Amino acid sequence: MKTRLTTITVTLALAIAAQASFAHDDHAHAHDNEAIGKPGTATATTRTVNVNMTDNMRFTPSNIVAKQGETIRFVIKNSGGIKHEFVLGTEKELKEHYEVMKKNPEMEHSDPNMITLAGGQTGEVVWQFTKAGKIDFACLQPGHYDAGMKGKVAVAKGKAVASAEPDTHEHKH
Ligand SMILES: [Cu+2]
Repeated sequence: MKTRLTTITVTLALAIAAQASFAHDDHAHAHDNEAIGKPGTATATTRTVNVNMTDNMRFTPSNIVAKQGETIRFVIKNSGGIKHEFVLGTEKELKEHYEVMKKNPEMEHSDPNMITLAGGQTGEVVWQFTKAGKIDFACLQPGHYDAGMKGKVAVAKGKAVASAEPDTHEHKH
């Protein structure tokens, strides 16, 4: 770890700090991912959720509900004319990543928890939500997150079972 770090120049480190630390520290990376779940497999997909992105800096829907253990296939459509992206993460991770993106607007980034799409394009993210809790998603293109281009996935505790149990809850407030 130490020897690797000394080989990276300060300027390079600044630009790729986040990626370098991930690439060189598999344990930390895996741990970070576990906080929000893990890449899903198409065969384990229990549900498809369509998400639309627009130049109004909004995701529709912006509030998604999932069950712990569930694998969701997100079909992301960029209906706008400019580049947008869908990135799953903890709020902390997203904010850190956003700051890096603001300093390096041309940075290309790609991971299983995200998809970047040009205007008019459609793509997919398949993700398994292994932990209950709130998971955030956002567009990290410069200016977009600040403009409110974000949303959340509420993951309910419990096992997602492929039973015939109807997924309707009667909530009366
Ligand atoms: Cu955007």
